[in-house]
Amino acid sequence: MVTDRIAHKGLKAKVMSADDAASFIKHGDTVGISGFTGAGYPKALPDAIARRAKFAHSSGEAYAIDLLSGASTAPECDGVLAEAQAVNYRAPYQSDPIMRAAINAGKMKYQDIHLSHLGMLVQQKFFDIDVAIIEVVRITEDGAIIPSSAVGNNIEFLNSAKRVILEVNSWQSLDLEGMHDLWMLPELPNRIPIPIVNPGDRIGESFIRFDISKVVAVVETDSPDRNAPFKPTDEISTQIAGNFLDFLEGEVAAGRLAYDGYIMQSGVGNVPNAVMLGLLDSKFENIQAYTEVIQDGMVDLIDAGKMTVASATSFSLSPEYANKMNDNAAFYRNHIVLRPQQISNHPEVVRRLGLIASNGMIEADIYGNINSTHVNGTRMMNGLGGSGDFTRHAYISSFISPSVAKNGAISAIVPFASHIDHTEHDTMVVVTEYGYADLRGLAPRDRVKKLISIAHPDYRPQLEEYYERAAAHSFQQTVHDLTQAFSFHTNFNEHGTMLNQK
Ligand code: 0RQ
Repeated sequence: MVTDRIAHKGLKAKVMSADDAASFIKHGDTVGISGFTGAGYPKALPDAIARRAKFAHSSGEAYAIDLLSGASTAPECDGVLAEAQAVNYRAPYQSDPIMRAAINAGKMKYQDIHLSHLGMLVQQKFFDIDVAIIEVVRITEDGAIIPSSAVGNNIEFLNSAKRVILEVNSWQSLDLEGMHDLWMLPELPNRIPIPIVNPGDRIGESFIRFDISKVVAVVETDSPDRNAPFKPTDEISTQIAGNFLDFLEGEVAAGRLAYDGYIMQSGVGNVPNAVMLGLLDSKFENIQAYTEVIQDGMVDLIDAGKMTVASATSFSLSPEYANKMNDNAAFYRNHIVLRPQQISNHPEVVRRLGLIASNGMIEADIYGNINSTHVNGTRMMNGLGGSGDFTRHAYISSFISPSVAKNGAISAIVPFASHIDHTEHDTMVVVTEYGYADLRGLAPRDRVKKLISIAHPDYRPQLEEYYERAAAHSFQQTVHDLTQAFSFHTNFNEHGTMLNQK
């Protein structure tokens, strides 16, 4: 069946099966795909590539690709490819359990890159893209494409690729057309200031035009995005959300924030979603978002008239909310702008808009260095995603997390972070269920007190003891005892808990 979503005659003639299209992807190719946090990724080609890889491996041939995307995808993309051992190198972000296991077992390479940087590296020809596989809503009569539920690095991949495969997904709403704002910075030395002064400003086109003579295949699909449901809000995340709102109220009282001046950036996850639920009943009005993904909580805020506009590069919605988005995209496109990730996450715009960033973390150390990515310093969880793009340049940067993980066996506040994604210089506020540590303007030793005060009570004596013992022998600016700095982590490795053994 050739749908009426392909209006261009020449491209209609290129419709073929996913298996036939996969024959254009060779061993060793660098492949740039659409997709970001479970939205807008190709639905048919990954499985076909995985089959190709398995077939090659079964006859003793090598087959693996280098895979670039916007961000994480889904089990039917990253998952099937990792399972088939079809990926040699992956960047800039992933969160799939099978791929994570392959990375941590050393079976494939992974580079965790700031999300605003990858497109730039492609434009610099650091990555040589052989094939771009891009999911679209429709192809216009003159060969322009309308991206689907994620924009990511589509433009950079389409412009750089030698060959292009388009997936036309009829599950995606045609009313997404008009939600995108597609604009790229002119290349050096002709760069200009990005003309965005409000999160909802539109500066580009609603379609992408590229050299369609590079299109080798068009594949039709009718499949939903991944759309994982959020965990129900629990007591801990509600307390963290309450503490974050207290912090915001304090900013209003201090005259640094107005009830109708809050521009948010929010990481993905259950705690950020709980924060958005808390905002529904708050005094904050006309909230805006300049962030990278649209989550359920933002849709609720839009529905309640609390949020006027949200700028992002993709959706990360539960199945229920994805259906709601599909049914009502014509309404939501008045309140949502989807941009290329170089623009949604651009430090220049982030600093200009004055947004308040909040992201999850694995652990913070007693000075505010943040580990977002590596459990016990070596095991990759997901990646830093856009947290660096926003944290470094935010008006106020915050990290929010439960004080413990794994039923109390792991403390989120440790003497020394076992991997550092965000330095103490970039961390302004850390929030747990025990309160918030406002680190702004504080010398290191005063930061220590604040951070220990929001650690779990079971770990506070152990943190204080570490600091006091270290202080007896250390230089006093940033106190540490390097022989004990990772004692929490070595405890965990040896005893399955970070608690000291009696
Ligand atoms: O594992 O589900 O198996 O129990 O991590 O933890 O508390 O539900 O919190 O969903 O916000 O995830 C840092 C991973 C937190 C995330 C991280 C385990 C914990 C649980 C999830 P289980 P929670 P969240 C923009 C911003 C980097 C990317 C980023 C993340 C699971 O926020 O990936 O910021 N951030 N992007 O048990 C061992 C620890 C742990 C731990 C938590 N110290 N040790 N396990 N967990 N802390 C979005 C994008 O860029 C796309």
